Amino acid sequence: MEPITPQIEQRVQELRQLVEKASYAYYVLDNPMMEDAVYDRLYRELQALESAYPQLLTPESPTQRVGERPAANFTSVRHKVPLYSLENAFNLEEFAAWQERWRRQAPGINEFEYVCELKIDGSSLALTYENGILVRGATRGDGTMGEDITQNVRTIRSIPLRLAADAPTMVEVRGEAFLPLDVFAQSNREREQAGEALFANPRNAAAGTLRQLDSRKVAKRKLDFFAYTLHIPGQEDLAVAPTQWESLELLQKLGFRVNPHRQLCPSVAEVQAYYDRWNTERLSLAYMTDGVVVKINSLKLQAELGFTQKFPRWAVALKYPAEEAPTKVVGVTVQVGRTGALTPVAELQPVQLAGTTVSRASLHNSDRLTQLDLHIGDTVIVRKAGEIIPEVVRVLPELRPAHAQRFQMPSVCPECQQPVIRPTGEAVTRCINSSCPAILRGALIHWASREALDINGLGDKLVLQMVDKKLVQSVADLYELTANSLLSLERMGKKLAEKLIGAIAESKTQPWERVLYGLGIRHVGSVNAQLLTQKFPNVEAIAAASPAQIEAVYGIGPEIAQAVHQWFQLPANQSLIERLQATGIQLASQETAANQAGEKNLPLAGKIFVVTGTLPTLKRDEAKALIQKAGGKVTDSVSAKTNYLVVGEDAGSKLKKAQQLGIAQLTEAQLLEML
Ligand code: 3BA
Repeated sequence: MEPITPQIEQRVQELRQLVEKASYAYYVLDNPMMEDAVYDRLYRELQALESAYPQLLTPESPTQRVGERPAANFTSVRHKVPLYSLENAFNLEEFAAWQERWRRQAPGINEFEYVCELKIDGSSLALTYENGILVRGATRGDGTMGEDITQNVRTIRSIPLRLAADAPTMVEVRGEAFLPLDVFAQSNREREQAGEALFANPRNAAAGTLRQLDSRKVAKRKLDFFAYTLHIPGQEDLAVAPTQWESLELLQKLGFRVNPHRQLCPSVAEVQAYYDRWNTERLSLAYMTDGVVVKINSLKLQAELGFTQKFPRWAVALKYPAEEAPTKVVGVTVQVGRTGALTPVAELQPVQLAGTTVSRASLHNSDRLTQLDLHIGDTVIVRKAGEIIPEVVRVLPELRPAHAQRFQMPSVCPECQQPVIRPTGEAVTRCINSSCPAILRGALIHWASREALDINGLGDKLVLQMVDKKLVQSVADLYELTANSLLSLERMGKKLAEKLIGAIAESKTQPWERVLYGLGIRHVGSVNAQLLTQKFPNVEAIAAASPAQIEAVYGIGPEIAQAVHQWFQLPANQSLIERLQATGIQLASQETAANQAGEKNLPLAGKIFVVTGTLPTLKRDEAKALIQKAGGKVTDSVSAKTNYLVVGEDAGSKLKKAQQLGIAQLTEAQLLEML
């Protein structure tokens, strides 16, 4: 190992401080202090030094947020101080009654004030810091036992890995992890494009994300965190922060994001004003809130009041009227999506909810159905919030009529009557009949959609008829239609038919990336299609690529690569491509300026690499090919111009030379990470 000079050590410390400060400004203060490019340069310099001098690496370095490999499972942990629940008050009368109760319990108290906080709709976390370093992140679990999800918690950029100076030796910080609404909407769009089950709401999305075993996937989901409580063992004398208000300020000083919309309220009247004001203002926040948490400010008074079996007596959640309502299930239908996924949908007695009439609600999938134990005729609670699709949240079995039939997922596809499958480990039931009319309809609608081939006038109703009348049996058939053949369709005149044929013909000029997206391969949304077509300029290249070659595309993960590879292996898809080729559809990139500009954005653009020694999994040629694909240059000998030496076992003179020249070294794993 290369000896470390004091200069290098100092530079590493300096870089860490800069990177930490910049990401604090960006993620916690929401007020960036430098250009992204400057940040990237500092970050990469730190990364390079750490790979050249692995002795200097520490887990709290800002480069160490995302783990290398998925966890096998999560271990249970016991919370030193349990996480209580919050008592609910559903209106101001209930809030006043709650106040009456605690005041009776503390009769001598005449002066008090409350802190009002917005109640964030997320998932509670408990973070343990020892000597200022984050050592554990755990879910709330049942309040006594939670799960250790440290790897995932570390990926949340607004959670400091290291606390600001003069932090207490031991501190546990609690707060709410959540998905901002735009991130929530975006991940649902991606899931929809990829044919996966949607998250019902941001809370489920946050909880689901935090329980992901692969922290790299968690990192992509962009969770955020607001802190609201801290526990310092041995500080029960309250010297550090004698009030909730000061605790929040201390949390902020320690480097946490604390919700800015908190307010001190000396009486019920102020609480009411705060509650009323935020009932409308909360709708313009970037995250979901479902109420106000009112806490007694004085920690001394809190301690005096203590806890019931479940709740602190000094805090209450004053909820906004639930966008939930009871109604009856009159039936269940099963929809088949473009990917063949079967979605059960409850048909409801219409009910008013969040300003709209709701008569259908999603039951998501078979797992969810089993959990709910839904019977036809059941009274259920339906929820809708904002843009979120209405869903059945609960069944009230005590209201179930006698002899009600339990609803079961069908064993055959409701559209084509072929047996359905339920892949192990998946919650989704699927029809896998490639000529299922529902799948075909979905494929055609997707093909014609705005972001794909953008065929004007080819909408749901027409597609339904075309498939019913067997005018088309694949997207390729669209290009063999004639105006005459369309005349048998309802409300189709000669003019309209000719117009549609024209629009179909025009779609042949759409670029290759739209065509690839239009094929509807799982996980290939428009963004991934763009990434893939930048690297695979024609269909032959992508069809012949191995999963590893596909994964080498920046931004493409193993799951996507596998799906793409598999799609092109299927004979039915291969003949579809052949037929499309015959029609003159664009299955190759036009060499455009935009394309060449794309090269400059590749992750290794402008960097010079040398590969030496035996790498653990890649052959040397493979490593070279990957580097070149990512825009990097590979040379045979080390010089002052070399940026990185990729080192395997039994490296010889090249390693020596690189050490002399002070060139950064990478392991195979680090190289793959950069890619
Ligand atoms: N404040 C949730 N509990 C909260 C500390 C107490 C508390 C919450 C809160 C118990 C929010 C229950 C789970 C829990 C830490 C127990 C908040 C929020 N305060 N602002 C009073 O925004 N969702 N949740 N978490 N201990």
